[in-house]
Amino acid sequence: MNRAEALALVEPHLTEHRYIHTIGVADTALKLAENTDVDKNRLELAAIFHDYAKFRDKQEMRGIIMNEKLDPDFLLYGDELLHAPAGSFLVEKEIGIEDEEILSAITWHTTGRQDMTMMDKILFLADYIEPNRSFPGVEEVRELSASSLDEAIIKALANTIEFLMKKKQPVYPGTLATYNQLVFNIR
Ligand code: DGI
Ligand code: FE
Ligand code: FE
Ligand code: FE
Repeated sequence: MNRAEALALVEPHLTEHRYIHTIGVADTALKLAENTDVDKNRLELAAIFHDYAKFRDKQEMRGIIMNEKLDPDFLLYGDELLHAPAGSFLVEKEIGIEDEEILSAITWHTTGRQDMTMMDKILFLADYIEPNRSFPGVEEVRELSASSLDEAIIKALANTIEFLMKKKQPVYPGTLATYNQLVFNIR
């Protein structure tokens, strides 16, 4: 599947705003992948489909997470988490992508996970820093991403954890575990 075919398949599932974000994520991911051995076509597909389920019915997504025995914590820490694991399942079922690396990157693009692959890391960061994003702290993460993906992800996770705590929202335990692992590894 090439870029144009993938974009045509995802577009009907997204708003215009989310479609523009998706193109930004794909372009940013390809830039971050320069000088890495990550497969560019597969990375691009992961990026194009990463928010495939963003507008799906929440009960449908909860049903998928339960039926497929995905991490039950995805059900407990905020509805924003549902679209990543449910999207991975739906991209496999409806689009026919069976590549485990692509499906992993989609599953973990919101929270990160321990032992992230290079593709997981690049998609996570591209989602955070793509050019249409403009929240506080994004510029610092963009700058860090030029020198260290891990340092950039640590900062992005710290920003997200702070943002959730300021609003007294729960933090998905896997997000904290990802943050801790990267901080330990970087010392
Ligand atoms: O789907 P996008 O908007 O492109 O970006 P995303 O998939 O990274 O989702 C961002 C949302 O997810 C934002 O509202 C914060 C929320 N989020 C990210 N990490 C966590 C989280 N929510 C909870 N409860 N816990 C987390 O660890
Ligand atoms: Fe997302
Ligand atoms: Fe994100
Ligand atoms: Fe996104």
